[in-house]
Amino acid sequence: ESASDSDIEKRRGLSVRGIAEVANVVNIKKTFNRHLHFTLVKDRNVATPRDYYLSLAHTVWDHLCSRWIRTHQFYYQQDPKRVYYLSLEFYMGRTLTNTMANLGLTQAVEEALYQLGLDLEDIEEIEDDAGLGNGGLGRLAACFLDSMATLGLAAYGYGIRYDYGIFQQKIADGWQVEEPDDWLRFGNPWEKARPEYLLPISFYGRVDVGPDGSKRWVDAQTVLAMPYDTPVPGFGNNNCNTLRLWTAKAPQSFNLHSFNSGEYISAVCDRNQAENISRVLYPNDNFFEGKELRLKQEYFLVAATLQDIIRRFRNSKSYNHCFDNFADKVAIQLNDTHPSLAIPELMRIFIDQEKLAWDAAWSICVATFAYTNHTILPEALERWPVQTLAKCLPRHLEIIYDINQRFLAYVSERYPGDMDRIRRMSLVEEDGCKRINMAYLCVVGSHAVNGVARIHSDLIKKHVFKDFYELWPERFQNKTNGITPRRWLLLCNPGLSDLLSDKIGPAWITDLDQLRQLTDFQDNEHVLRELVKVKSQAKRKFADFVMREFKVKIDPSSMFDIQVKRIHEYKRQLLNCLHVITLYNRIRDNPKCKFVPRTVMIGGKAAPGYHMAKLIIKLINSVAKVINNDPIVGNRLRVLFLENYRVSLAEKIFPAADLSEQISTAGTEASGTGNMKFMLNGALTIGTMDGANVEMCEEMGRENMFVFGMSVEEVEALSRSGYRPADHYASSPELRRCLDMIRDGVFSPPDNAGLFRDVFDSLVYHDRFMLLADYKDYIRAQDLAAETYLDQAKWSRMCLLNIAAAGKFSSDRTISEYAKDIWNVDPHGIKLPAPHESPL
Ligand code: B1H
Ligand code: IMP
Repeated sequence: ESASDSDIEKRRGLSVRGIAEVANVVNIKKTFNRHLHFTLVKDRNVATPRDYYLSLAHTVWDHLCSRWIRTHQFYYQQDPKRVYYLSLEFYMGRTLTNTMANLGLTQAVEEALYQLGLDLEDIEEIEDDAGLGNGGLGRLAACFLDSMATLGLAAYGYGIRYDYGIFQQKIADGWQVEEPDDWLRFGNPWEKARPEYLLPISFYGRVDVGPDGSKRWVDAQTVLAMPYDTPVPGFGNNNCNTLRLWTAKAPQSFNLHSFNSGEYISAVCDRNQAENISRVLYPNDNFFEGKELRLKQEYFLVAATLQDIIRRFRNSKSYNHCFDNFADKVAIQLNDTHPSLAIPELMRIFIDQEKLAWDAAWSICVATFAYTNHTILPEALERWPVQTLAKCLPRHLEIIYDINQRFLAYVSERYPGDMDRIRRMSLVEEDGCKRINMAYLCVVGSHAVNGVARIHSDLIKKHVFKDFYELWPERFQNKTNGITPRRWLLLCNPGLSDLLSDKIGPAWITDLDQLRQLTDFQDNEHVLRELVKVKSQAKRKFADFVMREFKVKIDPSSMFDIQVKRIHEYKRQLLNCLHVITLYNRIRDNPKCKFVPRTVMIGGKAAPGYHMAKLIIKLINSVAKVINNDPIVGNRLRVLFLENYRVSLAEKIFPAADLSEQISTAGTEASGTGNMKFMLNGALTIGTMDGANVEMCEEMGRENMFVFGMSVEEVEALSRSGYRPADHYASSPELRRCLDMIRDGVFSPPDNAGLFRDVFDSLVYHDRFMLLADYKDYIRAQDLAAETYLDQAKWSRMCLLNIAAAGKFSSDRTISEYAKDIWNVDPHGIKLPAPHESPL
């Protein structure tokens, strides 16, 4: 029996996946065949696997429509406070499996396809990821949409419909090569274009002052924003919210000027310029690139979204011809500073268009907006040059200056004579090229500011926003990140899902704290053996996938030691490399010694312009090549770079992992969410006291995690006292040997021995993220992990206790906290009747 057969068996057995009643199955077969005929216009002789995928997607879509319409009718009737989640990224991944599960259709579809001689799992693999995000920040937005729909909040996601999402990563000769992500090539069955709701967006131009001193933005160029709606179904509650993504369209009149002068062809060609705004996602994670096109994307999202929000507010029942109750009816959450122009844009609308007085407008704004900070790395903080703003958004720059002036007046009233504080807190940075600090703008313009894990929220109060925290302590909150248990357990790990539901019932799917009940089984050998069996099946299945996809053989009985995340120096993939090289040296020194076999897998994309990150990928592949081809090593150590890490690959990886690498320098990873996905799927963590690791450790107990490395306090102390990485290089022979091998070309191509010299220099002479200081303790923790792995009874008990402690990390918990503490809406929302059950 293959692992994949048994997953399908499992899916059949579980009632949360819906009931395959004969009537349902017959109906689905009929609809599927109808779509193959009328929508795809194919017969079964010529239909491709993609035609089957699309027929199925349309079939499932048909089950969404009534729920979607009825949810919005319901919101109109009840007129609850609306929550708007504004984000430049929504990393949604695939939609088919998720939609079937949330609608309870999985089982009926599986049976229908089986009767048609088709395999659901093969069809699911056809779908391209919607890769409109870089990593954690974009995927968090996607998990939040799932939780908001499942909790029944009247919530909307607003973003940009990029033609090209995050690039496809290819590995050629060990190097990363980027290919464009043409995800819309075969059409997107999960969206509905709304070309009838175009909205105008202005850029450039100048500010005109009226005789009464009022300001107007004039002579601007116009681009149109066209909405595409994607349904966001809740789990099992018949709710269906909306993710609205904007695409840029040139207006008919675009470049009419050159059209009139006879340049018809070039005028039409120039329409691309306007439409380029929504062409491509900027592929940076934790890095600010101050490009004009990016600024235009940010404003495009904000301006279109605010017009839509205000239109909906005006059309709502509680609108009484003024904006007095706007903030009671609208909450806007800013996903980092990327949509921060929403603050001056709402002020512009209130003041220039609606003629509100400044103070009235400002209090509505502050009450409406809330801001989430996702990073404290200085190179990631958005600081737009005043020049760029003056050119693209002249009126907004003026409004930002006005906000700053009033804010600084307030500060000097509170701290008379404290000129240094006033300089520090100014939204306008004067040193070097003049810039606007967008994070400060968000803090000033929001009633709530939150970090994404407790340690991170404490750090922003102590460092980045210290002065602001002193001024307004009540604004600062923590909202520890979470993940949706639907995608990250129910869908991706049917084997474990069924084991859990078997032991504690299926309530964990929408109430993840239920997992605590598993603690009762910590000494139950039978249950622990079942857990081991589920894990080894997942590992075999992943090994089969790796064989098929990458043509690499890995041993499913070895420890799967995995680090998957964007490649960044602060995430310290190089520390992992140093461990791998250390193990290699030990094997070579002592070929006969007993050794816990490991498969070390590392995956992640490097930003295309980030040279060191790309060199790290090349190094990992080069180390892998040497180790995997050394006959002395045999099957004791394998190293594999997992190409093109993305949401759909992550869903295959987490269930198969034994050891999760979460090894960032303390104080650098705001939260992390991959760490939670590993934990929920029964992998153990080797990690630093950073981000959400701290709270994971607290939930599971320190004895159930391999904790190592300096604390934030120790990192800070070492920085203050002067960190000298060369001392560690000099004093640790095992470490020095690894670094020398990197320097001396052991892993370099024959024609370029000095290739990794920069890696060596960066670690030994700078080491901004203090890898060398943490090396020794990391190796100790790795040795402990290996020793523990030998004791399978102990290991599996730890896995069980990890899963049992994962309840806190459901995004349902996170969203309930945002609802209660920031948005002031009821997190225990509505369950609607199904369309066939009763009218609303
Ligand atoms: C996170 C980003 C980010 N923090 C700038 N910041 C970007 C910054 O395109 N840009 O300019 C894109 C992304 N991403 C991540 O957010 C943190 O590093 C993680 O620790 C955190 O878990 C995640 C979600 O909160
Ligand atoms: P929205 O304006 O994008 O939120 O969509 C509004 C939805 O609310 C519509 O699809 C209708 O279901 C409902 N709706 C909007 N206006 C009216 C109205 O005037 N009467 C009844 N329902 C309405």
